[in-house]
Amino acid sequence: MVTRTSIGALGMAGLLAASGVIALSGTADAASTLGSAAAGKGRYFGTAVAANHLGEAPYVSTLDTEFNSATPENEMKWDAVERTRNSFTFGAADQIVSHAQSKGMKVRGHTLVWHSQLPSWVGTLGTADLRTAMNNHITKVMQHYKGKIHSWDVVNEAFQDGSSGARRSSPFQDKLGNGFIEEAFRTARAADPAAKLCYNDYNTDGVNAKSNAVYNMVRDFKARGVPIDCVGFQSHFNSASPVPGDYQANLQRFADLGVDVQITELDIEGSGTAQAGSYSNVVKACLAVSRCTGITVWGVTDKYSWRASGTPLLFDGNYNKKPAYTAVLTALGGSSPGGGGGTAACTVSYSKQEEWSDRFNGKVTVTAGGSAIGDWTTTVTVTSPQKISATWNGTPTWDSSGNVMTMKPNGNGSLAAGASTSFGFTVMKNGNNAAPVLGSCTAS
Ligand code: 9MR
Repeated sequence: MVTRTSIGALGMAGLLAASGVIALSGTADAASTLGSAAAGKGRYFGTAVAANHLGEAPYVSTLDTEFNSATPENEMKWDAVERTRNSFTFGAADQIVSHAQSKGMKVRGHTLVWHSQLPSWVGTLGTADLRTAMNNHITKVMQHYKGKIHSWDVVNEAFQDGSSGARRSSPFQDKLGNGFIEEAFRTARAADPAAKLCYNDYNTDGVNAKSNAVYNMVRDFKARGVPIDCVGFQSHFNSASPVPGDYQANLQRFADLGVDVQITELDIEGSGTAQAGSYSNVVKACLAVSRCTGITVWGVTDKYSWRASGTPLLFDGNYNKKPAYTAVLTALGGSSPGGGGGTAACTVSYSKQEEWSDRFNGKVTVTAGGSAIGDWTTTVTVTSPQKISATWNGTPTWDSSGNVMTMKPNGNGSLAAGASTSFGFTVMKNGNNAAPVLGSCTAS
């Protein structure tokens, strides 16, 4: 009787342990990517994309897995699409748009009228000619992408920094006067009536003289029926320019004018928990403002950031998720696969081993989280034309490109809580020395 009772108790303990594992895999249903978590909150989560990285497998797999909106970082700017007057070159921008569309991502258009990255011929035109050129540029570019762009930055950075609240000098401002912004928006509405038309700027993220000037312009536009649908807050932050305490209040006051607000170029220099906390605050502010429709970070990986030395993004140079990533995902209400919002069921880490001129060996360590696991799976993605030529201590399967290897254990994959195992592989460089990128670890 005593024996049977204790067997029963053991059986119950076993059941509890088993149900603990089931509960963990159950929570994997919670959104586990930035895009899906944001979608769960009725928002998009996007990134700036550069066409010249679309051949790099880990760049593309991170982009495709995590984001559901893309902004061409430079490819739609005036100097990229109309370097010579009335001769339009859309190749690189088209590449991004078709990639995004094939993955079901939205596209933000950036940007039509801006003083920077402006070919010199624009500045040489007389007033009437400049007006014609500006309207032609807006019309031709928007018509080319008609129906494919959810929001356009029609005018970018037209106001001065500092306390003046004045417009910035530019060919448009200097020759066409204050009315150029209104004219650009009216032309844009006619060119693609379905696109949301945004004004986009930086240092307007809190309440200050510059944001007050933009606010007054938007209020005036709304009062006079000038078409404007959204205001973009670039949100480039660092220690000298941290997330303002009145960030949410500032977004809200613009939303209260009857426009959507979008966080358009978010990046925050720093690292670790400080950076993670700032990112979390930005996401929470957007979620607290019902008209904040989405967030775009200004790049996929730190290594390609316009300010790479400040490591301002969510993925490091090897596409590892940073604490800032987890903070954003958590703030969006998501959780890492198998993580249940707490410790992940298993984690993976990569280290490079022996290297030769033509190849190198990689090692992936798989570690169970706070509970024992019965089995594990992870992926290793290499950059074409690299190829994995050998593997050990695991059972691989391959996707059709041959670049993505899904690895499962050889035989029994059980690991005690906190215990580790590893597998290895050889990467033939074929001229490319990029580090492989790991997917997340899934346990059962
Ligand atoms: O990230 C862009 C970088 O690659 C370009 O060299 C730079 C040129 O001006 O523009 C960067 O993007 C800017 C964006 O278009 C507008 N807001 C500020 C961004 C960072 O400089």
